[in-house]
Amino acid sequence: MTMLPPGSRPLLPLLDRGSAPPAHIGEHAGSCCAPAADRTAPPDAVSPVSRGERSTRGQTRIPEGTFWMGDSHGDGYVADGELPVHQVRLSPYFIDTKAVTNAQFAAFVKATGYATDAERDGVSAVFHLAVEAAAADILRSAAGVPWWLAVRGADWRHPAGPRSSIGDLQNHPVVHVSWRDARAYCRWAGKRLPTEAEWEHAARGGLDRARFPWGDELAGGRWRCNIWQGEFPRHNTLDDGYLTTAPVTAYQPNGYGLLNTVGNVWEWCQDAFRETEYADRADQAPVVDPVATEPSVADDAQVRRVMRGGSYLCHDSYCNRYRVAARSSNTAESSSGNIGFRCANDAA
Ligand SMILES: [Ca+2]
Ligand SMILES: [Ca+2]
Ligand SMILES: [Cu+2]
Repeated sequence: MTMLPPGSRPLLPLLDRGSAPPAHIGEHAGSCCAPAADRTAPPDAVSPVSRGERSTRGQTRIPEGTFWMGDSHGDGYVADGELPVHQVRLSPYFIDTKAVTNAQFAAFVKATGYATDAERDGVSAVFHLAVEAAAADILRSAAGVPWWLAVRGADWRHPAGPRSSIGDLQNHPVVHVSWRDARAYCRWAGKRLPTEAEWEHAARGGLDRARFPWGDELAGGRWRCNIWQGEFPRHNTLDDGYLTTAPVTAYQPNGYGLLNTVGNVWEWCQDAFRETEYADRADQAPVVDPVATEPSVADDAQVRRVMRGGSYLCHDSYCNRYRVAARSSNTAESSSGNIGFRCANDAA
């Protein structure tokens, strides 16, 4: 195993589809519960989707405001770039109070015929205790991260594999959607992805520099988000009620009415991911409506995009990215059973 500095954990499973490993595997400091795909489908094969009329349905308006962005508690992994804490001013915007559900994504697919990256590639990553698939469809696990399995036929309609369905999961967050899939949904819905700054500001719910959307303490007797309890990755005591996804309405909303920002599923943001993003802009005080500079080939499936909030696999002993300041990323084509998204919009 590669030697990594403390706090950097080689937790990125590689879904090896026969080609060379992407260069970031092993060098990127542990995107914990987020496996990276190395897909075979060409980037230009994303189904074209026409833009829907602007809609703020299901969204709440966040007023203009200034907040301290970043990790004020010294909790973060250095390589995630949660520092320095810096002041950010945001124009008013709208953001979904809940993650996009399976029912909503089904309406999108029905209207457009859209096929996700996972469907076109025929495989996606499923957490080992959740798999519902024939042995022949469980293709492989990854060295160092055996809890992620590449499962043939795992996609948004079959979140645990071919033998699963979303029949009972209509109100759960859609998963196995790539950044590109999330963008297509937003376009159809007359929305857009939130910027990373918008996501963090909204997740803070009006609290100043708190660790979580509700304050600094993880749980006072009752769980307030869906993460992992027990011994990762074998034994989950299910104290919070869920092994994998919880309904998007589970637990209490934050001060802005947002639900499940931390825990449950990772949420894609608009920005390209750069570890040095905060350091590079921190001398502007405050920085106004920040968004990472788009890479020159912005539609490149290999561009790493920001994910926020952590997932049902996060656990203090292994990956504490269930904090509002925590950052992670994955390539724009990647999908797994713990990555979803919510939408935003400009204020009109
Ligand atoms: Ca849980
Ligand atoms: Ca979340
Ligand atoms: Cu995590």
